[in-house]
Amino acid sequence: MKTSKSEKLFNEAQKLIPGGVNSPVRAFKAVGGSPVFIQRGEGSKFYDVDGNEYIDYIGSWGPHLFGHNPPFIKEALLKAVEDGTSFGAPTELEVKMAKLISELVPSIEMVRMVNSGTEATMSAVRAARGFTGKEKFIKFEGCYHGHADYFLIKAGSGALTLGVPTSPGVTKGNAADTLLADYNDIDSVKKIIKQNKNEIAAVIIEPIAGNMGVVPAEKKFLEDLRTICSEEKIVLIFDEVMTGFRVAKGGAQELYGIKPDLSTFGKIIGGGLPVGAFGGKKEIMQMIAPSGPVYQAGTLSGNPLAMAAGYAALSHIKSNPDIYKSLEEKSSYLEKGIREALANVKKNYALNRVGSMMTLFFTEGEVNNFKSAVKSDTALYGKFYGEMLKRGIYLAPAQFEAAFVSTVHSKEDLDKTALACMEVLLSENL
Ligand code: KE4
Repeated sequence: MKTSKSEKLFNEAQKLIPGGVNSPVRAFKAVGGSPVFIQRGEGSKFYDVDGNEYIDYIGSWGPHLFGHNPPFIKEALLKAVEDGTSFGAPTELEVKMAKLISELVPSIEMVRMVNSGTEATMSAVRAARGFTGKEKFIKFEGCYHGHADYFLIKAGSGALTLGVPTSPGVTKGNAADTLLADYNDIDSVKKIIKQNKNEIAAVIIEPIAGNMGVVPAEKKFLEDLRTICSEEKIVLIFDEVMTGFRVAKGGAQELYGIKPDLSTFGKIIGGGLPVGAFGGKKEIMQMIAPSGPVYQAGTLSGNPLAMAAGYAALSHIKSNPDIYKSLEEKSSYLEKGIREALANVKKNYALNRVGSMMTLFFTEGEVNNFKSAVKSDTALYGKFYGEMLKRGIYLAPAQFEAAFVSTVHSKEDLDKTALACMEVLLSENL
């Protein structure tokens, strides 16, 4: 596979951009080799600057529910750009977007648009602190909520991949109010609440973790979490930046039938453009400036182009609710193919899937929390990754991430992927 143009670009990039990338996990540090630079995407595929074609399972880390460059998003963008790129003043589309989000996700009574998942989660915790007057909050080991200082404590995703789950630069003061619990372990939550009685403003959780690899919360665990937060007057925040509109029209909260107090969104709601959002109970959201004293702002929040792409994406979901049935069929078909490959090589690696997000963990036995996820052989994953890439399959370049199936992955794509998986798992260098 010729990658000389990518290698040349990467050498140049590393002189100008930290690690040569604008987000760490893209740098292939976890899987070895140098990243391929992508030229363009179309449907389930994208193409690097050397002309290599890949079946893409990253989908820009989640946004591309409909694959690359879906016509209805492209059309909406081209139309919007005729009117201008940004006004810094309210627009009708922002009202329509807020209405549509609250229609698709019933727990959202009010919502504020921001520019990334990180902005959404940091603002949601601030709203909870402002609403309760309390300062501490609970996160779970292995969950990733973006790169606000107080989240970078035992965080997942790139922080975990690069072996720095607790980042330098995060001050003791900033970390002091972050309390760490164990995912799927309600007793660890109860213990922390007991030790910090009446001091906890919020619990934030990925209801289906994607950032330690895919690890779904057990239903009873989430139900107990909901009950405890209600009893203790703690704001329950579902971080649905990845799961929102991914696993169901109404996100993970629809699948589990649990109503959080606040939810955060990102990725799919931007249709590939930079968008995040946080919202939920009116009494909490009205704390947000200018209706309340909790300050939160953004030059490009609700940007017309981002809203056009996001609104087109969510409108497509609203008018095509059966996409989740098709995503389930495609994803379970792929899962079946991978499980057959594993059976053929007599490997009992853990394969976790919820809807169209999944992770193959290079560890035997169940992966249901952070401790079991980190048992994975990341070096082996790196080898697997490189061999799959050579076969034109682009997976997440890190073990502790999710792979995504889109509505436009074809049976041929899925068969090719399962076959490649079989070949690689069978090959001697794995
Ligand atoms: P952003 O600030 O990257 O838009 O969103 C942060 C975030 C918050 N919450 C969850 C559950 C998330 O998954 C994310 C971001 N996800 C990572 C992928 N694991 C983004 C990819 C990257 O960091 O390059």
